[in-house]
Amino acid sequence: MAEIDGARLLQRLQTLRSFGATGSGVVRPTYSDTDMAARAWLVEQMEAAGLDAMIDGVGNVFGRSKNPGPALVLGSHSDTQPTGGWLDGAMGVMYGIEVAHALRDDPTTAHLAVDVAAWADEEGTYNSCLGSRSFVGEFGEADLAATNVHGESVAEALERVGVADRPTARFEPGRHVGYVEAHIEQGPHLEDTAMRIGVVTSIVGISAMEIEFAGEQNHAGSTPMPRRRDAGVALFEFGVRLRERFESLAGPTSVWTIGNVRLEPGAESIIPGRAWCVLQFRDPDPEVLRAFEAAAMELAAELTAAGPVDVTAGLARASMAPVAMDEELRRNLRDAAADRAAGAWVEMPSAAIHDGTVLAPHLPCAMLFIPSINGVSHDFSEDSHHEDIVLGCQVLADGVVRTLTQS
Ligand code: HGY
Ligand code: MN
Ligand code: MN
Repeated sequence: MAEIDGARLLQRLQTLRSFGATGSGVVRPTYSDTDMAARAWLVEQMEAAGLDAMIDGVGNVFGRSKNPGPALVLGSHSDTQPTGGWLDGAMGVMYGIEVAHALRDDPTTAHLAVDVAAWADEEGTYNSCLGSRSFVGEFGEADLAATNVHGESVAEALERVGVADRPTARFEPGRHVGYVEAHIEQGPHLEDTAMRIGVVTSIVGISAMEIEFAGEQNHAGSTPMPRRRDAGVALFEFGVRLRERFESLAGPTSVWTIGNVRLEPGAESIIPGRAWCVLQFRDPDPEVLRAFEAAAMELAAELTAAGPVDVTAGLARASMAPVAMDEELRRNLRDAAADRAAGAWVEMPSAAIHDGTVLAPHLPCAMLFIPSINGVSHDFSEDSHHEDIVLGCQVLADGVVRTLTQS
């Protein structure tokens, strides 16, 4: 089997980390200067690994093997959350480049085709999984109109960074036989069970709802309590009552959070006339997701009927259904893990969303996890042990070789 170069992998990961490095974390939002500088660097690294690489018309960095298919697509996203970790997405991209590099340099695997992607905007600075959706032809007008928190649209951003007129990388059914993404677990399971490799069985489904509260702005001191229409009070009541409802509907791995809240005008001596929040929930069962959505809608209607604040709820964006990983790709990853990490690997679901969620309905997909220290992610303290990072890349390389030599 081709042997990866762990030192080269770690060096490249540390260099990618430097684009947007902030303390121990990374701030590299989609289409920012640091994101585009990182993408330009990724083109160089993909070329050094023997790939024909470009930044495409939606900002994906796509490196195409010179070898004819069948080809596997490897990779992940290179953009980060607003307060991101150095490995979320980045590790999968660098694994893809390292595997392509190692296979090219080994005479027994130099004929195998591995294409590599650094997807744009998995993290939803504008619209989540934008780059992988473009790859499978699901990028549309709504994506071009999607805006970041500063109000810039994707269309404006693509013009600003100078890629709007470029062609876009596309799924080639006659060439691409599958997609394999390696990622940090972003949770505590592998570390808690002293496992070093996770072979993913499925990726959870996700929905996000915008809840709006319309009350009446007024003086926080001279307005008698019985006459207030305080949108903030309604928001907090929604959050508390929602928890009671969701707990009665939840499955064993259901999760939900309200991670983004706004009170308007947001001054301590003014009763908020308007409030807004985003409620996000996830579950491997689409029926639970539907029950959660209905419960949030019902609660909004009940609060409106009770008054004094009007509450409306609706989907913030299209929900993403749970997806199963491909059995043959999983088997090859299992066999590779059993070979390189005997007794230290496990099959498990992904509680985080990944670009594989978008790609799985179009081509066979699989994912590989390595442990996250303290199970932390989407935080500057996100980290993994270097030996686990190197082991994961070798297991991926072996799984790729098994798959492509069987094709
Ligand atoms: O939220 C997620 O699951 C992904 O990390 N964006
Ligand atoms: Mn993430
Ligand atoms: Mn990610």
